[in-house]
Amino acid sequence: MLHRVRSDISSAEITPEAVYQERRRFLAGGLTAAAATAVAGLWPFQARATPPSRYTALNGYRKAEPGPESLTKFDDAISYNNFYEFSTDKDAPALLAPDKLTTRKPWTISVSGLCAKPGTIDMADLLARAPLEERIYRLRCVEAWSMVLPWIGIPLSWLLKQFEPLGSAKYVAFETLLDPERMPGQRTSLYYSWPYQEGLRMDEAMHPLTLAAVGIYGVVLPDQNGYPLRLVVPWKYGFKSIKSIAAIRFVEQQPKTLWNTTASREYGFYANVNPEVDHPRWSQARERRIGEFRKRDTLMFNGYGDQVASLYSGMDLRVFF
Ligand SMILES: Nc1nc2c(c(=O)[nH]1)N[C@H]1C(S)=C(S)[C@@H](COP(=O)(O)O)O[C@H]1N2
Ligand SMILES: [Mo]
Repeated sequence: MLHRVRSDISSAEITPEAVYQERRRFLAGGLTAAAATAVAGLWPFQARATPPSRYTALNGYRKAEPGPESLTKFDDAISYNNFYEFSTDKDAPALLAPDKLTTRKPWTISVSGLCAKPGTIDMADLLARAPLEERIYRLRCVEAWSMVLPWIGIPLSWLLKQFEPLGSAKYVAFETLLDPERMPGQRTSLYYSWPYQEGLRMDEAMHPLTLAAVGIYGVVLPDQNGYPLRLVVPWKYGFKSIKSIAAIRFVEQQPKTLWNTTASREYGFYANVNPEVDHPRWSQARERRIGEFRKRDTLMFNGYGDQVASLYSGMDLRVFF
């Protein structure tokens, strides 16, 4: 999202390549966008809506009620990704990541810092005893595209409470695995200070909407979507939802984050979705829902304001992008 310095974000960058090329062909052929939409249902390249059987099913989780917005197709969710540890191209993580992370066993996550019971999370143990539930959330990338995804996970608060954070812990810091052998982007994209780091204020981390996700569409998270554990913070831009977590730390000061360190003018710590505060290089007023043609309005707090706006009362919404 930042590695190329230029004045605008092209629509090629926020649309799956196949859809973009297909649409260009239609438009070049003289068809209007409306006509293209009308025949969209007849396209031979329909993306798959549900996972094929090679993905590992998760069992025993509480299912979500279907919501009013249709889910993004499974194929789109696993083939149009931001995972810079593999590549800065959207379609590359799906080609480069499979088996790179899921083969790493055991996967333990260290939990340290200001807590009474520092320790580790063993993923196998967590999956055996965590009360898993499905949550359907909008995911709004800072690059102005969005998806609607059915995650499976546990409230992050449930996970963090096991380690008994102290009152002095004001923030939680998260780190992705650092392993350049498995993740080629950590060898080649030297512009970024690996590992990927993110953070939340304690009350944001403990908010009931904040999810520690282990699955998507009923299956274990594919490598490219952040196996084995990632955050999902639906009212914030997607880059806050850090993938493939290896370490968690309770801290007193606002932690460093990869994007804020890389470009503090463009990516803030809070990064709450806000259609009224533009990115310095593009508007945040509208977004393209992957799988749709027409752009739609971006919603304040990505539509979760009823539940989260009170976290920020008294703060100036314009300055804490
Ligand atoms: N470790 C890590 N986490 C990450 C990223 C990344 O590059 N590395 N990209 C972020 C961004 S910008 C977005 S939009 C989402 C994309 O999640 P998805 O590929 O599962 O849709 O992951 C976020 N988490
Ligand atoms: Mo993003």
